[in-house]
Amino acid sequence: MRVQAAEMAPEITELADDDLELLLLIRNFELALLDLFAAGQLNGTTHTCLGQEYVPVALAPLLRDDFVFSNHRGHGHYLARFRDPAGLLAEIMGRSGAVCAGVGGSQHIYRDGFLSTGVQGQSLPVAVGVALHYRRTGEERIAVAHIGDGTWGEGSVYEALNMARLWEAPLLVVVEDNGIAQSTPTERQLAGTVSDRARAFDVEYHSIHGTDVNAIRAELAPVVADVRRGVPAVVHFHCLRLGPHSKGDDTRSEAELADVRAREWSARYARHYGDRFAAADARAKSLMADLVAEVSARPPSRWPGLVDAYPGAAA
Ligand SMILES: Cc1ncc(C[n+]2csc(CCOP(=O)(O)OP(=O)(O)O)c2C)c(N)n1
Repeated sequence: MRVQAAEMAPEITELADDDLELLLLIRNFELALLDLFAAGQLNGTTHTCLGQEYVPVALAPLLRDDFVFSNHRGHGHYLARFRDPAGLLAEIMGRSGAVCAGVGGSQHIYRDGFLSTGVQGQSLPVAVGVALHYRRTGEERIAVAHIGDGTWGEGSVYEALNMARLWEAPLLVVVEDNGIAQSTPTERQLAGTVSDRARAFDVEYHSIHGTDVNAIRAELAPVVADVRRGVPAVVHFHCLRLGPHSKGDDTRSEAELADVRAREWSARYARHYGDRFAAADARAKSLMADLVAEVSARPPSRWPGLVDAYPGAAA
């Protein structure tokens, strides 16, 4: 397998408490979901961002009233934007207080300035349209679209890059390249490189190999500022997928997984921060345990429109 360079960052800079809390909130949210699925408490599917939590955490303070387009692996994107684990958990569990009345589930969430989709590549043309609108109205806002390495197989990605460059749309494409698409290693599905593909459209390209949140922010701040001025960019994170593609469907060997576990961000942060990490992790675990108990006890969510159209849904 291609070397994912997430482990190549030489050191860890001092992380703010708030960032560490958010990283571990996302981590423990995802772990709680996998437990709930294993216990038969959830329907549908889920794709956790285990191993990739630092991407939205690093981006969060660089964004303001911007629009984030998320994908099937989007819980971390939502939590970093809204810090609302209760609303998201209720959404996924179909309980009252759900962000989208429980009809969106894990993959289809809409909230002010945030939209996720389970359809690979679907968001990019929409993001270009929103970005174009921002440019036309003179607002210095940007559209951010998260996609995986496997999503470079979708034609809509190229149509979007083409138009974004021609129209000088403030579009930031965040590629979370975890080295695998479901069960297919990236080198078996992607010919050439992401950078050449971006450059073919004269779109700015930046590669991020480390996991240090502060270093990533410092590197990306000028990139985001340029995007705001109408210079579309692709930011390519080389990350690691710690969990299964969805639930219990990891086809990687035990040796490969052990290697990923040793190299992903949390192992490095845990070593670096010791007790501080352990205490923050314990707090996030306890918060999630309380939240799971509380949300599980809520009544089912109701979508008023659905009940009007199909009175049986109220039963
Ligand atoms: C248009 C489309 N085709 C197929 C799928 C099924 N599918 C869901 S996730 C996935 C792999 C996505 O890989 P990647 O873009 O690398 O993201 P990752 O899952 O690694 O985060 C596939 C094939 C889909 N959701 N949408």
